[in-house]
Amino acid sequence: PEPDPADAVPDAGSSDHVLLRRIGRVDPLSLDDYRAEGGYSALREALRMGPAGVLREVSDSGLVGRGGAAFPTGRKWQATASQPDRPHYLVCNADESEPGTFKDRVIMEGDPFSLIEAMTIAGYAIGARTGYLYIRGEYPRALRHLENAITVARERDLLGDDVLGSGFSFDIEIRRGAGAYICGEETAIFGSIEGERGEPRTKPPFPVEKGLFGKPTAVNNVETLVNVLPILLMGGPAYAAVGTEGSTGPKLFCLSGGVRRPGLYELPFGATLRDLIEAAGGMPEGRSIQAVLLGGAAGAFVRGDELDIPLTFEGARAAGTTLGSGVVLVLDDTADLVATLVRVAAFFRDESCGQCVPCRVGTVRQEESLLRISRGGDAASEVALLREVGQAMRDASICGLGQTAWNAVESAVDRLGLFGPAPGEPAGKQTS
Ligand code: L3W
Ligand code: SF4
Repeated sequence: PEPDPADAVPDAGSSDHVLLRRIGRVDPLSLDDYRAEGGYSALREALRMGPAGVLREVSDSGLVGRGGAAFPTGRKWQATASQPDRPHYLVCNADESEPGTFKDRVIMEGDPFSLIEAMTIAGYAIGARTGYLYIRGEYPRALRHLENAITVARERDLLGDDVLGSGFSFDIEIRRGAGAYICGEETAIFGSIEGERGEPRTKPPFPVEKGLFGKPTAVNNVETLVNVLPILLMGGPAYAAVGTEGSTGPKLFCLSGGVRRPGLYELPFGATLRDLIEAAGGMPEGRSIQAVLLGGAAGAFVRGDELDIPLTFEGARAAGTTLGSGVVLVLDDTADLVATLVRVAAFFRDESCGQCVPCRVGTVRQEESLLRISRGGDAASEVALLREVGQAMRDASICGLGQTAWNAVESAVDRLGLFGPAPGEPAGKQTS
């Protein structure tokens, strides 16, 4: 038998869950199960309130994107809906490839109808008749469950012409990625769907104006979309009361590394890093935290004595780090940090699309430099080189990959003081 998607959710079945509440409780292939657990009541609510009503609730909710950049969803949808150019498209970014991220997979495998319902509502709000679901190729079970959900939804008048007799027509096409991280960049997805190379395009123009096939397009991450269901059911203002002012609602965190119970956790925004680690049972006896990587390979390290950082977009920003898509990787005192950095650098070197020089060359130089350090090279001169290369990548790369490729290394140098005292820190400072 296949593993259950709920296996990735240590506290599956918790009554505190909003986004994960159906994981492990419904047969992911059964529309009847989904309906018995409240499924499709948000779509009925949407059709009752009309597109303008949906846009208002989503704006009032304060929902921001969960793919890492935290852009306001209501503003993105309003901007797409208001474009005179037609047709409009919806793209669901399910190319979940950030190292350490697996939240969207659990939703798609364990509660696939929720994503199909949420995409239908999004399409209705922005005036689209077609939605593309771009899923990473390495997720065969999620693909199967989504294909089933789309087929069943079509049979039951929940997709296709005249959805639920409302006059609104909407259908979803699935496109599979082929293992390239860069195809999760929103404009690279367009190229991949259009049959071109999956390479990022310069922005502006933003997709809301000129996206898929040159038409107005809203691109949203899986987790962002499924938040729309509770928003319509509880109302935007009630949703906005959960979490903090700048980061509203519930959030999924992909916790991995040395904690007792790694897995997918759902907490309201505002919980601290310590709360999350404690929810996972803390560290095993005798182990301590050396560092925590927040936000995945594109993210930044914090020290083991910084666990009071609030897990909100604004809290992470104020602490000089990032929440990204919600990756939290805990490195215990036995972890080899330099080896981890070499691994991160190799990942970016591998995944750079090669379109622009700072990233294509910079990611190679960064890995080479870290490898020299790992073999006993002079850390001080290598750090100077890394800093120069990193700044060039950040300033002159076209897309987020190159712009963030030096984040983790920089934080290891400046925050952890990995290759000597961090600026302003006394020599000999402990990192745990
Ligand atoms: C209309 C404007 N739309 C911005 C839209 C833009 C996009 C969104 C965010 O992601 C993050 C990074 C990592 N009018 C607009 C506008 N938009 N200004 O808002 O845009 P942007 O450019 O700030 O960020 P981005 O390039 O979309 C970068 C994260 O992504 N990352 C990796 C993520 C991996 C996953 C995963 O595996 N699931 O999410 C890598 O960099 O955190 O913050 O839609 O069009 N004036
Ligand atoms: Fe490609 Fe890197 Fe340039 Fe992004 S920054 S477009 S991944 S070469």
